[in-house]
Amino acid sequence: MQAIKTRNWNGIVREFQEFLPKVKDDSIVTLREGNTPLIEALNMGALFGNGLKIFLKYEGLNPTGSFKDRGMTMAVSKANEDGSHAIICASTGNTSAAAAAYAVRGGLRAYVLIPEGKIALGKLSQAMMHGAKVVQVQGNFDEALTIVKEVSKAYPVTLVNSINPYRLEGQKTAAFEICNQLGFAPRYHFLPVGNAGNITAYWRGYKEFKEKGIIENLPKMMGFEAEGAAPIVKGHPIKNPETVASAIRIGNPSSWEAAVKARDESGGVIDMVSDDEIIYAYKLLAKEGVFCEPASAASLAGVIKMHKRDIFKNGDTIVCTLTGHGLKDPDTAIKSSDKPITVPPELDKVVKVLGF
Ligand code: AN7
Repeated sequence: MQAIKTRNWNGIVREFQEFLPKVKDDSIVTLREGNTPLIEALNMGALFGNGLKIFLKYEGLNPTGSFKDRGMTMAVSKANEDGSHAIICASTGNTSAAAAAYAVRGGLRAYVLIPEGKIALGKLSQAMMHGAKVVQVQGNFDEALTIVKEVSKAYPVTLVNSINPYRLEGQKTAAFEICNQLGFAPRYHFLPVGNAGNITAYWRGYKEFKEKGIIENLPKMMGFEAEGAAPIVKGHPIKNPETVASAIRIGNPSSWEAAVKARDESGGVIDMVSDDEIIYAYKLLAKEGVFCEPASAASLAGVIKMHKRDIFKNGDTIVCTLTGHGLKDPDTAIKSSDKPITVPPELDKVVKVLGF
């Protein structure tokens, strides 16, 4: 029998080493992140017609269930190489989950600050299970970020928020994968915007592939904030950001200027979507068989909003980054769905509720 062609992916630091900062091989901390599927949406024809090709970059399939693993493998590998014994971050949840996992993997200590009561349960459970020191701040992400910046200046601990330049280097590899998977860059790239690191990283990745002559055209970067947490759209920091999409409940993004630059250089937009629009898109994605967390659905909600404005042409290729897995936030999933029916363990009762 012939072996089925498959190979063990080595993680983004090794696979994309020629495009990334050098790191000694024995310092690399990896869970073999990256190589996530690009899935074509097949069930949205009624909404968009058949002229658009919409692809979902399913970053929820990374080892800790979000795109943060790409940046974290790079940042933790570098911290490890530099002899650091501890990392720290503020987080709306996914960064803390990735920091906790990669730190423990590499033998470093992780300290994570999260806004109390405002991170999805799956993410909290990850940080706890991987043994991070979890501190709940009675405030929001922006306040927690200000504090960890100070702590990392004063104490021997490496900051792994996206202000750490290695984070965005790692994250740009998702753009490389999309180009490899499509064979070209999409015309539009839609993604949620929180701290605005990812839109910045993708744009860098696409530009690097263009400079190397691997792709001919660049996409328009289309970033979407949540309406209650839309500092870039509104042009000023938001003091008390609020949205169902807790991952992007951020009022003063670190990569604000870089994100605006990505928008302007690419001829794209940064706009916002309401919580209702986010949940609508979240449920639509579930009908593709793809389960993402609410923040991720801001990308597709953006496509729907732009489709209503009639900006697309027949044949346009659109990629939406689905940044995190739906299992991260079971509460919102259950709240957004029909409740299960409870019956006694009797055949006739079961058949009746099944509607046969
Ligand atoms: C699922 O985990 O900021 O615009 O602390 O978890 O690059 O910040 C998470 C952000 C989108 C926004 N989707 O990305 C954190 C954190 C999900 C996210 C974003 C986040 P950026």
